[in-house]
Amino acid sequence: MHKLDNICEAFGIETPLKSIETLQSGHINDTYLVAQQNDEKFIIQKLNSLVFKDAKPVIANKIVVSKHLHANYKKTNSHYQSVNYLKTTQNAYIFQDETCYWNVMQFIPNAITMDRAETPEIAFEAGKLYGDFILNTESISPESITETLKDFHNVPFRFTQFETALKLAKSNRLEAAADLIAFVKKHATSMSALASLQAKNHFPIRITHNDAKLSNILFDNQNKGLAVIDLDTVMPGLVHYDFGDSVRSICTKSTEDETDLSEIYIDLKLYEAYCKGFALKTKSILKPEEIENLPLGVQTIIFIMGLRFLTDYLNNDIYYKTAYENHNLDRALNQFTLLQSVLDNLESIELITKQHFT
Ligand code: GN1
Ligand code: MG
Repeated sequence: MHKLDNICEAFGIETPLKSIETLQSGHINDTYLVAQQNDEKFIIQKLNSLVFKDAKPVIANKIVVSKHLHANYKKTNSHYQSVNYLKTTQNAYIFQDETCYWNVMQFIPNAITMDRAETPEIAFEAGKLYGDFILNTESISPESITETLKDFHNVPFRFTQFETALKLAKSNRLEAAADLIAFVKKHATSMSALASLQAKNHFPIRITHNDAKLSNILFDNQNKGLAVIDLDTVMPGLVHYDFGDSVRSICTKSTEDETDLSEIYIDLKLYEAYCKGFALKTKSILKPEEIENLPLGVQTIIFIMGLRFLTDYLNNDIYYKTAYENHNLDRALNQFTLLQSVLDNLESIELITKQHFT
């Protein structure tokens, strides 16, 4: 008997399965693509209980958002699709075994994911899709969504975690990370600006995806955006979180794992195309103070991502899955290199943003 058989039975999937594939892309959870004998496919996800300590509201958030998107797409005849979660035979969207929580999604066929945007058309499609997510979830009351990972995109909180890690880190890791630690210290205050504005209630609270990277989009076989996937981190948040995360992963031709630093820079053609798509969907709802700070959102999210990778490196890699010894250090350097490129091109970024959003 395979370890997934119990889970399949709980969700009414016929066993024995025809095939099981472990999907490697996520940094946190374990994910499998399975097929029944009749070729119907499902995505099975085991939630990482160290990260998602309380799984029930995580799943509840996902259900609220996916159902809302589904209803809206239907109402507006949109070609976009939403993730469809399966219920267990006990009528729940979640199954608990001895140690973990599991959830299952229907596989969306004839779709692909990408880990880099090769063309501005791809960036435009991605902008439209993530913009549409913000637009469509505007009618969900933030009170119906739980903040499952508190202060997820809050720089002062992430900086405190970093300071704790600094105190406990091994000397060889501190030494290897010295330049990056200096970079963080230099930029920590300026990168806290978005959090300060938020603390003064400067921005509306929206429902945000919070992991709005390119690889969380499904494209159809014409390279048109089809679906936003991975709703694990949907929470109340700022538009800047999703805008920033998308730009970090879409408006550069390198991936998060690139170690050739000369390949890591913000591509302004991709940025322009992304802005065009995102603005098309959100321009009518975004407030001037949100628009004005979109470039700050880009800097903030890239900084947070570098900071989190660096913190995990100092903590001996306890959070993200890693493939080799200095993986988190390389990822941190990658993100800070991208951030430096954004800072070097800030004037152009601000101009492009203004042109598309106002
Ligand atoms: C994690 O596991 P994955 O790839 O969906 C992380 C995100 C990071 C991302 C970096 C819950 O997402 O915040 O942006 O890695 N998710 C969590 O690629 O920490
Ligand atoms: Mg995720």
